[in-house]
Amino acid sequence: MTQPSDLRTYLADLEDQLLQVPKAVSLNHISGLINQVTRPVLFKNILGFQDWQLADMLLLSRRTQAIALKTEPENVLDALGDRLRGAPKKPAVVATGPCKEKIFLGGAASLKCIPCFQNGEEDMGPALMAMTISKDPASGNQNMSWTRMTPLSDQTAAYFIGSSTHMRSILSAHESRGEDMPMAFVMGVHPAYEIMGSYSVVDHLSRFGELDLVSSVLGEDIELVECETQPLHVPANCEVVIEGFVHGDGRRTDEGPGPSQALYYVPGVTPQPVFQVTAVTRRSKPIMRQINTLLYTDHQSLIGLPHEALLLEQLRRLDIRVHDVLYTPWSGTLACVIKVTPEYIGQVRDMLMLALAQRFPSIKLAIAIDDDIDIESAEDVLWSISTRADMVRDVISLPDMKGHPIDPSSRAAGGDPRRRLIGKMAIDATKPPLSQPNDRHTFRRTVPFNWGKAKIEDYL
Ligand SMILES: [Mn+2]
Repeated sequence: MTQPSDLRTYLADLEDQLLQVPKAVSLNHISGLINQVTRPVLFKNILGFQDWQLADMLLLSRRTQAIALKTEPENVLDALGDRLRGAPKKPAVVATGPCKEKIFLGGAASLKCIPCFQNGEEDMGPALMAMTISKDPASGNQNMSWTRMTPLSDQTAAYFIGSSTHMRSILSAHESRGEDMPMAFVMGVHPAYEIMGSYSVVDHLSRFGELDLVSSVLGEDIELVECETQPLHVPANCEVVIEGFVHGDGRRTDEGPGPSQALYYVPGVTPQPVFQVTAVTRRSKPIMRQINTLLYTDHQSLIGLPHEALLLEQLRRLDIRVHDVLYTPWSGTLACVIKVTPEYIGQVRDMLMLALAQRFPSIKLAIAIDDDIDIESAEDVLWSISTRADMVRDVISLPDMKGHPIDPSSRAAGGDPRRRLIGKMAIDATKPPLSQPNDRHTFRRTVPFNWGKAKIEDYL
């Protein structure tokens, strides 16, 4: 049997894409260092934590996303869309796994023994980014979603439940009965798990949990193990598990400010549930996967990735020649760029309306670009807007639509503080469609003479 895919097989698959940092690094410098790299990074020597390594920036670009999905960069969304349409499958439960190499119970299960660093200048303190697993009492399915945990003491933490619809509904089901909610924080898995941890789709939980689609995304069966102290199952070959429960008595603690993907301290300090640690299990020499939540890290890329595949599939159903969809990191995921070959007038506008109406990520700007534009290049996209859009005819403004709580320019909609209002905009920056070949030809882009035939590397 071949080795099961995990974080370590992925880091090996990255080959020279992985930046390895051998020198000892202080936790106080990790955030600033991560924000200076633009590819996967592995800190091999963490001061004060000799058994630990720390990895980040794993899924920043289509190139590394393609390595994770074992496909080509131009095929990432089609491959992911196909796999997300696959049949959910309950993972096998096995007796033990690498995540049980070290087991810490009682007072030995301390958050102080985990390398935890501060992300932003004004954060309330060091925090962890991890995937939470909890069980939906109604269906018995486990939900899995990313969040932030901020340690308050050796064994308590503020749990930022904010963005997860399912975790909020599971917690409220427990709280309505006055019962504690069992929960496990998981760190260090193959990216297929992380993509499912970002799967923010509202109607799956009654039928299946995110872990039940990992084998489809990964292309191989996966295994879970039982937690030591909670009635939950976690990936057998993950690196670190923090087990515990959220108090079911409705207690809250001030959490934040913590940075969002939009790069603001919005919504700021909010009341969040309190998590109580009951066990820590891990590999003997763990690799801690973290997601720095500042600037343009893979925090933004991961939020968008599964939803790019789902939107692409919906756009294809409109019978449009769509090539790629990107919730752009440089917009804090509040904008979406769609690469398309337009066939006739009007087609692009319908497409942009569909993009603006997606529930998640809740965008306010949708931009259509043509098939000769690099979707991952902010300058290419701005060139396209500036030279191909008539700023009156090709721009649609729509007042008072559903906004995002992380957007400081949105305003309260009343009632639930997470409900926000914002004006939205769609920009058609494509060339004239194929049905107008002469006009379209005018918009051809000038390229250097003999472009691509000579490589500068050959002259160095
Ligand atoms: Mn869910």
